[in-house]
Amino acid sequence: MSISRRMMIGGSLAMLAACNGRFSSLFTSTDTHVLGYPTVQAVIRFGETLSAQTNGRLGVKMYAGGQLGNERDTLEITTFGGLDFNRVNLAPLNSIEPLTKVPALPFLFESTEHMRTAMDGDIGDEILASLEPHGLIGLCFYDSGSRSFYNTRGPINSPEDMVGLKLRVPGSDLYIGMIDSLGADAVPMPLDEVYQSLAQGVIDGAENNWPSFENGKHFEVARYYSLTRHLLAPEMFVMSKISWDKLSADDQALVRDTAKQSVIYMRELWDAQVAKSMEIVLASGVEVNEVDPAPFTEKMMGMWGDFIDTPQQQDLVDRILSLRKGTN
Ligand code: GTR
Repeated sequence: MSISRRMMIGGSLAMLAACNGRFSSLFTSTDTHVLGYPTVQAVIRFGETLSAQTNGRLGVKMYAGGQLGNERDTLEITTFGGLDFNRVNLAPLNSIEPLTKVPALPFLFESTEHMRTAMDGDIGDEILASLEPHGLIGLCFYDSGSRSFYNTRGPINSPEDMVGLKLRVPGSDLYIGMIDSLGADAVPMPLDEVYQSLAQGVIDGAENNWPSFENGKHFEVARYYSLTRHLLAPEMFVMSKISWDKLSADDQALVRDTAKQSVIYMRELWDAQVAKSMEIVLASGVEVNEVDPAPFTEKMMGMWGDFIDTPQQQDLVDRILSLRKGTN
């Protein structure tokens, strides 16, 4: 994003905050998803709780639906203080901080429960804290279900079915490596370009969870959804360190606690959204198939070593693996 666009957005948001008499600090937050999506609603609830706790002194204005740009660009704006909060996938954080690659490794978590146990505890806190030197305060992790492949060609049953498929991924070397390991062609692109690219045949498919597959209307063009469930990576809610540093210690504690509390609400919304999205997709006649994960697991775990190259990353991987219960 150009410096002038970034300054324009930052400037107009600051003005908006200054013009609003009711809040002493009307924070801004953004999300690539539309109003009603669980992550968006959870952050709106976070803002309402902050406001209630401070008699309206603090509040949040949400810019949903990617209206301020894609995740990579808005994250950059957040780092520079033009936005106060942001909710993003781990993918755009992967190039900023290597520890964020750990929970984004394919087939690392054996279940949602395993992911939640790891990310709600010390392991998650260590990853959240690792962003501070990069100008971001990691506040909490939100659920993102499991990501599977969908495409316009036919059902995927084994990695052999994927050879030569052009599959969209978010811009992250880890995601690209994941697709390469299966013999498909990775096409990094922002989420808001996926529908059009599928419709025009620029790509053959992509991978995502039920809510994003449904919400982005990708299921209208990609009629095969193959349940590899290769990624159970969570997402992150962050604050700009520039905005954070302006808060009193009490307000910082309130922001952190309120964000952690919002996770409970987010998970309720998430489970309901997954059920609703599944229903819509299945009713539309999309062919959904179960997949034997074994050959995918072997190939995709084979690339972990390319992305885990520091002792701290390895330590996190080991601690996460030690929390497995063998439920898978
Ligand atoms: C979604 C996630 C978004 C975005 C998207 C993508 O599941 O909620 O933050 O990262 O995936 O694939 O770009």
